[in-house]
Amino acid sequence: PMSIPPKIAAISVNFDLGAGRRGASHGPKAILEAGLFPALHQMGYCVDHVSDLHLNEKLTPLDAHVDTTNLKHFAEVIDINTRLARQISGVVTQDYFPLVIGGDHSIAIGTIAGLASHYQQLGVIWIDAHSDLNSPETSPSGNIHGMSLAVSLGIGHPLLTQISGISPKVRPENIVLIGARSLDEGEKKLIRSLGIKCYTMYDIDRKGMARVMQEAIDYIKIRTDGVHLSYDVDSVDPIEAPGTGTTVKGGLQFREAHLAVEMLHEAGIVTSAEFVEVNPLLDESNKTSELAVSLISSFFGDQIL
Ligand code: 4U7
Ligand code: MN
Ligand code: MN
Ligand code: MN
Repeated sequence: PMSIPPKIAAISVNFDLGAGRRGASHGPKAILEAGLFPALHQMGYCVDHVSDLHLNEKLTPLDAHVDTTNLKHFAEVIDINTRLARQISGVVTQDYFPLVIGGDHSIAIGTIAGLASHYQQLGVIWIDAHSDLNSPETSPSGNIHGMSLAVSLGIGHPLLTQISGISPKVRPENIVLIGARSLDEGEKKLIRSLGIKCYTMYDIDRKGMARVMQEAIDYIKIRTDGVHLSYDVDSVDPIEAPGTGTTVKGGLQFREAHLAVEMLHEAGIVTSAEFVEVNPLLDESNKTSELAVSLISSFFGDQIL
């Protein structure tokens, strides 16, 4: 029998204070203007745009005794992620497929926090030029978008790791990193000491994207009861994805970037997804927002033939 296509809950997160430069807060608008919803409707999906989260301009400041060392825009990051986690948990309860549109990558903190109570063994596939495994102690920048995966592992400031109550949200053995090519010293140490599965660009060059994805899928599917895809567009080579704040040369080619999501669709293991770090202020003729629409469409099963 034909499977019923899931109803998708799209959640826009217009937030950029986790990043070092402004602009990713305009990502959701640009991705929608590039035609995301018509593309998904065309494919037969029912899409509800359930929330459109913005920065709270009049936040009550944090208590003076809270240590905010090397945590830029800490109060704003806590607030947006607390609200996002609630939204995510709500839509999972209503049997939606959560699709988060960012926004900078600090919002993975809230997405994963919202998922955590629904899965005993949550898997995370993190496609990114970076690993986002810094803590305030190791971060060279203080930008929280470089700390979000560490927070989900329970590493970092308690006001971040305790969003939604449960910590850790994800275990190191349930994570796969794909596309890494810019890792800080502290991040490398953590990947090694926790034994996190990491397919760097070297591995992709060596094995090819198809084998890397198959290994990643086989690895994650045996141990998890749900899989979150966190797709940072800076994983893609800056030639194809110039519109993002932290570009790194030597990234995924256009087809490799698509093959990853095509194979995830085929595997049928992913239960939630987010696409982050599109910055329209840095984009040339909507190249990166259009790429995001193309990747999301492929992820939901759009095929060439
Ligand atoms: B992104 C960085 F130092 N590691 O922590 C840091 F290189 O969400 C970059 O992956 C983080 O885009 C990039 O500031 C965060 C830096
Ligand atoms: Mn990232
Ligand atoms: Mn990145
Ligand atoms: Mn980035």
